[in-house]
Amino acid sequence: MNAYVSRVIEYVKKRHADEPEFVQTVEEVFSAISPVIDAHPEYEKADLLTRMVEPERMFTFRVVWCDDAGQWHTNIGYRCQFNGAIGPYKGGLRFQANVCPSIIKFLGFEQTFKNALTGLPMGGGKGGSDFDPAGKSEAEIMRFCQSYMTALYRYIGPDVDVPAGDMGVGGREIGYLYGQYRRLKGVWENGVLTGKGFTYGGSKTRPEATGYGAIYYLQEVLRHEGEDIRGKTIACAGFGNVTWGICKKAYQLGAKVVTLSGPDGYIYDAEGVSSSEEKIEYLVEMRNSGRNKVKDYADKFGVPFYPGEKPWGVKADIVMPSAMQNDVHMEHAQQIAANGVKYYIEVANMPTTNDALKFLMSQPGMIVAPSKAVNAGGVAVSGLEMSQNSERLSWSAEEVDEKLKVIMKTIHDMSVEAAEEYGLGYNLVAGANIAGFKKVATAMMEQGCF
Ligand code: 2IT
Repeated sequence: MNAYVSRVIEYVKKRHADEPEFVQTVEEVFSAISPVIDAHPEYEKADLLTRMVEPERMFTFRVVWCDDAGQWHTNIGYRCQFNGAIGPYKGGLRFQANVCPSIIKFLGFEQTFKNALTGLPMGGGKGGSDFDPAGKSEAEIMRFCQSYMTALYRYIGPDVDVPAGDMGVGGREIGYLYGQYRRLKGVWENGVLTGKGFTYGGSKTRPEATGYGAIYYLQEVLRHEGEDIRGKTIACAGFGNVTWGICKKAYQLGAKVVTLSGPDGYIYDAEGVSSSEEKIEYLVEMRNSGRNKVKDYADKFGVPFYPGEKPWGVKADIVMPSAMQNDVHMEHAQQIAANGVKYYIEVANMPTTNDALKFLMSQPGMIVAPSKAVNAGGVAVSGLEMSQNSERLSWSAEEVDEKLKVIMKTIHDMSVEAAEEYGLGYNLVAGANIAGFKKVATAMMEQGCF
């Protein structure tokens, strides 16, 4: 590894000793781009890497809200404006009890390179709160979102920073957040948030975009290997918005999603979750119920449920970890390899621990695709939503879907080229990191040393 890269990684390990997720993502990205640093000694002179691991700005704020029983609660709000070199800060808000600086920073760092890969002018940002939406009433969610936006609205805007959804933040939350933004500012600036409802500027296909994009990317990988998606079995995780989108597209293309997971365990559906629209739409019902239990699916459709287990021991052609960070550890990676899986397609942000990822990438014949490329379709359609809002127009679902397909193919092809340029062969992980990094690095260098 390049000596400067090693030094910066050591610096990050020390400086962020209490932020393991952030250290992990920096290590993954910087190890992958080491050959670029070899080829560009001017980056060390500009100390570009140390600059890149320091967010341009990151702040916390107080979010106070009242529950239905009249009890007041105080949560921490976060926004990390990580890198604005190629566009307004852009990235989701995550509402989940475990949200902390390390998680927000890792997501913001990833987002910077992911957004660069989309080819659209978006910088990297992320935010959220340690608020736990589970079991909250509609009115409590609304009051929380209003209080959150009251604290945040001065620091965002269509040309400044454009939040969206992530775990715990969907169309409903974006609606309440936007309503409060509009009330406070008294202007129609709907480009300030993406993932909005269709009646006030949301882009068609945004709800499906991350899952659809993941499948389009998978199709590019399969095409490269001379294979077809029809009839393939896919092991997925989670049952949220992203997995729902994967199932919908898999249904259209004749692929079979056989597993879902939740905090309570996983389910195995031999016929395929993607075998009927009823099953796919049930995922939405499960999510809206706030129960956060995947066992509900097993009860409803009479399929096996494995409490407390993860789905990675299941035999499938394709594994798509689509739930959350660090879902696949070394022991799971070994099971996946032992099952002869050929395609390991990351979907959630950083779903694989670094040692498990290295192990999977070293398996002969296994193809590993990185999440920052595979899940970029979500934020890409957010970028399209920003364009539509700024031009006061609205594209049809077909138009957006067509653009999404082109973007996912371009991300795949750019990654292939970037890896080949450095003599790394068909290495999608290295290629995506290098392609994203090069764009951000070039923009930062050209704009001078701030
Ligand atoms: O991780 C992600 O890319 C997102 N949560 C979506 C971000 C966005 O701005 O649409």
